[in-house]
Amino acid sequence: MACVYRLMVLVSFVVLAANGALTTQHVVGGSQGWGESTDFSAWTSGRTFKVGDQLVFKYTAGLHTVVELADENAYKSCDTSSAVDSMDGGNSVVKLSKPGTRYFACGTPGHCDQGMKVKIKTVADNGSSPSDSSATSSTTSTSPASTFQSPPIGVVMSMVLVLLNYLV
Ligand SMILES: [Cu+2]
Repeated sequence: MACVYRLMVLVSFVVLAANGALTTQHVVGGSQGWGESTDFSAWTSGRTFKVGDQLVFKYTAGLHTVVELADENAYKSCDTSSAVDSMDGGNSVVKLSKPGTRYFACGTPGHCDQGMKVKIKTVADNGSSPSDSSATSSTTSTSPASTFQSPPIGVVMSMVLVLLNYLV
């Protein structure tokens, strides 16, 4: 019985670790989704996109598409001919795998010009280290949400390792 109990403890720790490593999914445009009437600059402001997070574009397939544009110029001019990626399934998931800026627009003619485009700035996931003195000027960093950050993956994983040692 002790063995079963230990296994249960181990499983619960693994679940905790998985939760800690869970990525944030950003449904683009919030409840309004990926559409012409959504204010995407309002949606992105105040939202932080970290490496490992995912974007989820929800829309009616056939009516809209998601096209990833190559650069700022293509974004500004709604030039979808330089697209680096294109999706049309209605539920398109994009993983933000590295820091930088990415540009998305709708490929349906006219929609991008109507404002159906979004610029996503991905930042490195520094965990809960507040002493990040990066060269880029971050003027004010008073985010009250920082108190609710999940524990760093490293801490959780080392806890699991310790538990594994204890079991063996
Ligand atoms: Cu569209």
